[in-house]
Amino acid sequence: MIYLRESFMRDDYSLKDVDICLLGIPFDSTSISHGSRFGPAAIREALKDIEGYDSKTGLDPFEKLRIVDLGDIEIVPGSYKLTAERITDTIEWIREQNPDVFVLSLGGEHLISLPVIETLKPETVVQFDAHADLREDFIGNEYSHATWAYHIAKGFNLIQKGVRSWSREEENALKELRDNKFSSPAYLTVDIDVFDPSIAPETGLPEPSGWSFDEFCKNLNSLKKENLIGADMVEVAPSGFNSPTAFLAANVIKRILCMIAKNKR
Ligand SMILES: [Mn+2]
Repeated sequence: MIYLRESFMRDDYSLKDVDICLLGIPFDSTSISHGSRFGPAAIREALKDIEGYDSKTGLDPFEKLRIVDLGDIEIVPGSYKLTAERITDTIEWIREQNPDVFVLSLGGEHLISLPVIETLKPETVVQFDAHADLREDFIGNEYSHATWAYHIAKGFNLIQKGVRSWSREEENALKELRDNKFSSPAYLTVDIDVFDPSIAPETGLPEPSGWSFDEFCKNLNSLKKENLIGADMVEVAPSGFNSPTAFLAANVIKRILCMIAKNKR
């Protein structure tokens, strides 16, 4: 008999047979503050320790859903262009193996959402974030954690929630998003800085007056009837082991999985 600790996220399921595919994308090269390259590692550790059973919904999404962890994409530090090609190729390959799989990505900085979304091609993108990220360029860079949503808004139906910080130049772009209505299929991107810094301090650009976990759950619940095809959890920048912010991120993931498991019932 051997005693090995089991993770909720298995790496021995075949991609063809699973409901959810977990993928780490530890790219943080355009970050101007504390980087998020260790986000996937810290969130995976937290996912091993949190309670699988969800007392609110009466579900254990980790039992109910078949989840495979593919590990991390080997990103190219310093090059968004090369990293984006790798993200696109990897996600195309995943969808070829299993066209119905829900792709759950762990960042990394928010820029990683752009190639993921462009490859998955949802109708609607729901962004939970403190920041609008609608700049046309940031410090002369067209592709950055502060500009990814500008590119998304051009090709997708973008709906933002929790946004409380933007620049003067982003105000027109924000107005244009105001009348966007939900349409399926949809993709959900969660920047951990949507939460209040008191419960999510480990992120590059913490912003006061953020959400509580209950507010997150309420906003997530408003998507429960929609067809979600993928989600990501980005900008977790752990300071060390046993990161409270990574534990919050793990609970965010658990809640998203609960919603998917419930729809499957
Ligand atoms: Mn943000």
